[in-house]
Amino acid sequence: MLNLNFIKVDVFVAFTCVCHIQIIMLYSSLLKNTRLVLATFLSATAMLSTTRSANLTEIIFSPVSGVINSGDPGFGSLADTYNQNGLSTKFVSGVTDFDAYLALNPIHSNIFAGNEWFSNSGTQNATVTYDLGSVLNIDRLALWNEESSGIGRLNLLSSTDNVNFSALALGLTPLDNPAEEYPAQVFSFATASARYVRFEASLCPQPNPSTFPACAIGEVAFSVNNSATSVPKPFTIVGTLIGATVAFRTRQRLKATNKL
Ligand SMILES: [Ca+2]
Ligand SMILES: [Ca+2]
Ligand SMILES: [Ca+2]
Repeated sequence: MLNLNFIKVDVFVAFTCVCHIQIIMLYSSLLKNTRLVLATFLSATAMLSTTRSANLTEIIFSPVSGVINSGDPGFGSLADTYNQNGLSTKFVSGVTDFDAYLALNPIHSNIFAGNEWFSNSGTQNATVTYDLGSVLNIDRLALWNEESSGIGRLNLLSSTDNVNFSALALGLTPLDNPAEEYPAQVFSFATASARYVRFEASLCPQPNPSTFPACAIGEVAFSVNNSATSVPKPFTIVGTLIGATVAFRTRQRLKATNKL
């Protein structure tokens, strides 16, 4: 009589063996490439480290001065639009992280005196030019759009010499903040090397509440992206070189032994 139990055990053993062989083959295949994988991982980690450090260099900058090109002299001082007067939370220009600061949701006072600038009464347009103090790689604007009159439409132009200006962003439409303290609005544009940024404001005042016929600004600040000119730190350079060298040598060795 056929011993079914014996056959069952045999089938089980055979199945287990096949599995083990497959596992061993897979393990062996992995082992061959372990050094290559490790080397690639080292290199990739080094590159990732470089990318991360680049992403951490978005710093907030205030203009150091500004002039009113049209709509002048207006009311108040243009300096009050870049000296942080009226902001609920301050930052250190040239030091503070742009995104970390804005994540605090800093709001601007709606009180005009000492905090905001208005163009002449009866003006629907105004142009001002800010000076960042040196050529910087700017890629975003934080605008606290004054709540009473504000800016309806905004063109941004940039320059390195204060003579030749080119478009940064055209036809921006800042939010019409209600009659209370107001937050920043961030506008992004392609990274540009600029020292001077011109604001061409139009469609002023905004409808809500539109109690004073002029353009008005609460505060402006810029995000400076240093990654465009940054160099990897020494550690990341060494890490990349080690990873790349090990990967290359391992690949050559595996080729020589016909393992690749
Ligand atoms: Ca106001
Ligand atoms: Ca201000
Ligand atoms: Ca408003």
